Parts: sequence; structure tokens; C-alpha cells
Amino acid sequence: MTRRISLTQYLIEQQRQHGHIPQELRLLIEIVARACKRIAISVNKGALGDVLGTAGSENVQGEVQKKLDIIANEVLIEANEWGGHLAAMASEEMDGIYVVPNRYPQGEYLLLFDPLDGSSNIDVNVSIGTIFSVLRKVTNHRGVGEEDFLQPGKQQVAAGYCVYGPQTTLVLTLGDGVAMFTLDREQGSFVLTSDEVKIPEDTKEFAINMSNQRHWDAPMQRYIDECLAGKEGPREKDFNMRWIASMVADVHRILTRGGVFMYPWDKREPNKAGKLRLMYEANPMAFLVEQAGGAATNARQRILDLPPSKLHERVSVVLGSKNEVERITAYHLEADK
Ligand code: P6P
Repeated sequence: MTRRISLTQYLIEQQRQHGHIPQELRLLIEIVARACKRIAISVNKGALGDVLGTAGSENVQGEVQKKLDIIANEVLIEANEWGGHLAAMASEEMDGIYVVPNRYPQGEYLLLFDPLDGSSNIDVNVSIGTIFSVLRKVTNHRGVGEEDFLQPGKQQVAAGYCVYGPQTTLVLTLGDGVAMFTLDREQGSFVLTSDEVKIPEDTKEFAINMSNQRHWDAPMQRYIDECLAGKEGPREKDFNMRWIASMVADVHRILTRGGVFMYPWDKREPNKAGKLRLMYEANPMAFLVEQAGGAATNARQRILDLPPSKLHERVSVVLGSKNEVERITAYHLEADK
């Protein structure tokens, strides 16, 4: 039975036991968690809070911004800019980086986030979430630029997400396993509800947007065809399918009971590696999944090893139960020979 301790107590105990959580990183995580609580309040208001619908603008991805995308982005910026733990922030909703204003002290961390992932689900009341990734500012020159963010995912010092669903749950890794904290609305604090998150190495559940099937490359077609063939096919077992179209919700299911999630390369956009963003979607989710005993690749290489070339770089994603990710990756490498 997991001890019901608060996020603060958990972080202080982690700091005391392992000594690998500097005070500034603990402060950063607590501030991000507080920002997620504020975002949850806006999300939960729905139609009562004039937060639904589109904002009448587009983000750097060319996607129509929802009102809640912008609200969530502003909450995260305002919560984190004054604390002195950050040098700069980067967001799916902003073209360039946000450097902490000179009126505040600059810290040694870089925070990246997708403030509200899955926002196409907002208006239909399906789970959405905030994804975040923390890097250390490695260069010691005074200024900070976009190039400081372009570090491979294995450099992350922390990563997590908050899923706004039937429960509001914060899922976090600091490089020593994965813990889940459920928001206790009476206390107003995140309470530890799982501290030994482990993804089963095998699964019978896959997550992919099947409507794109005709656009995938051959190895991905092969893998999905084998899953659909079930007991009568080469896998000799039946599979189930889930697709929430909210990465946070699909990944949360996988961290909770296993499964494999795929958003593969698609011939409609041959020059784009994939739909999902490397720096603030794939990297944090890959860190969490690996810390929970799973695997994460771009169908060929470990996601956390990929050297980013630009802030909003896209990537193909295959993540979850280790043996399925390895099979999919093997099919792609075999086809490349
Ligand atoms: P599709 C949400 O927009 C997102 O970035 C991920 O959260 C989700 O997994 C994916 O896109 C859904 O994409 O093409 O199925 O709508």
C-alpha cells in the first residue's frame, strides 16, 4: 500500500534520501504542480467558465488554438517566471523561447511544455493534459538562446504530465522511477497514489489512429496487420485497440496497465518525421516510459538519444511495453536492410 504523502513530502524525502534533487529543482516541480492545479480549475469549469472553443488564432504548428491552450500557456509562464529557478521556457504554443525577464533572477533550468495536449478533446469533455520536460542550462554564458534547449532527451533531469480526467493526476520522474500523485480537492494538494509504476513487458493492447493505415510504411502495416489477425495470425493472440487522440491519456493508460502507442511516419507528409513534437511531447513521455521499464523509439532509434536540430522538431513515436516496441523497431530495421 503506497503511503499517502503529499508531493512536497515526497520531493523532500527524495532530496534527503538520494540527494540528487537540488533545492531549485524541487521548487520548480512544486511550482509546475501548482500551475497544473490552476489549469485543472479552468479545464473543469468547461462551458461554465467561457473557456471552451477556439481563440481565433493559430500556433507555430499551424494548429487552431483553443482558448484553454492559451490560458494554460499563460498560467505556466506566469507561475514560473519569477521563482529564480529558470533561465527560460519553451512551449508548443510559442514560436520562440521565453527568456525570464531581467527583473527576476535567472536560474539554471530550462522548462519545456505542451500546456494543453489533446486540445481537440476539450469541447467534448475527454481527458487532456499538460506535458513538461526539464533540462539544465549547460552553457555558462550569461544569455540563453534556443540552442541551449537543443539537448537530447537523455539530458532531461525531470519530466512529467498532469492528466485532467475523472481524476487530476500528476505523473513525475526525476530519473529514479515514476510516481503518480492524485489531486485531493478537499486539501487542494497532490497526494502520492503510486510510487512503483511499472509497464508490463508484454501487452495485448495497441493504440494508433487506424484511419491513417493506408499512409504508413510497410513495417508498420505489417505489425498492425499481425495484431488484427489475432489468434489466427502469426502472433497467435487477440489484440484490443484504444485511441483517445490525447497522448497524455493514452500514455497514462499504458503506464497504468501496459500497451503500445504509435504515431508513425505518414506518406502524406514525407518530409516530416511524424506528427508529434520531440522536445515537449516525445522526450518527456519517453523518459517516463523508460523509467517505468518500457521502451520508446522513433521506430528505429531510441527517442532519448535523438539529437534535436530545432525547437519544434517532429518525430515518429512508438512507446510502451518493451517487447512490442522492440518488435516494431526490429521490423523497421529489417525493412531498411
Ligand atoms: P490525431 C493531440 O493533438 C496530439 O498531439 C496527441 O495528443 C494525440 O496523440 C495526437 O495528436 C492525435 O492525433 O491525428 O489522431 O488527431
